[in-house]
Amino acid sequence: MDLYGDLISSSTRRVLVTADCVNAPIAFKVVDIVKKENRHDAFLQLNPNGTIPAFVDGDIVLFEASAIMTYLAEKYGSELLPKGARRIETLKWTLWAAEHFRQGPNLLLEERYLKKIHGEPENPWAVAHGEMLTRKYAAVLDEHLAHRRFVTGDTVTLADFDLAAPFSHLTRSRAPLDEYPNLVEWHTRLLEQVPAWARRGADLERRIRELN
Ligand SMILES: N[C@@H](CCC(=O)N[C@@H](CS)C(=O)NCC(=O)O)C(=O)O
Repeated sequence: MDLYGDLISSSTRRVLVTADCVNAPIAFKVVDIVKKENRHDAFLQLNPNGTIPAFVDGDIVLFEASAIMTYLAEKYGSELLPKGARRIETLKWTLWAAEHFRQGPNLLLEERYLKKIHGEPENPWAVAHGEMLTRKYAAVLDEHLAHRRFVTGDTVTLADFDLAAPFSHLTRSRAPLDEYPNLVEWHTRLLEQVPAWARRGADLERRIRELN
């Protein structure tokens, strides 16, 4: 099984953590997005979108981190993708993370960090919009987590990784997630309960430092 990604990417982090948790024997193939290797023809054959991560297991070729995570959890029969009603809850929050929750923080990362690297100015409208989106959806998740240890109950599922992804670049996006105490407590719990989440977060920070 080959995973193509870059340790700087929170989407790669989600998949690596899943692979660690299910003990999948992954061969990690670096696609350096800072050097734009994700735009090389060989990579575009795997993912025509040119985004990381991508994944190959025999005849199966996947893009979209959540799809790869689902594949790994299914293949190894992991409780990260529970059976029954919690499976649908997991799917619900995973889709919500992509459609809504990550949009604001991603926009802020683009404006406040990625544009700076490329020497482009921030767009004040986009920053305001990113903050508005972040707060709108963080308030929903904060309320949901008021009486829950993890997003779908007492144990961690793939949805927790999908929702925690924006914490990977919080110091760079400055997305206002720290205004939501239940969110902050939940993320601290995730770091404590899933050592791989903390370890892959440290890998990401090391990769950032090596760029500077
Ligand atoms: N929804 C996609 C997002 C993938 C994505 O945006 N990856 C970023 C890194 S986290 C990327 O490839 N950026 C480089 C680019 O778009 O050129 C997934 O979950 O896989």
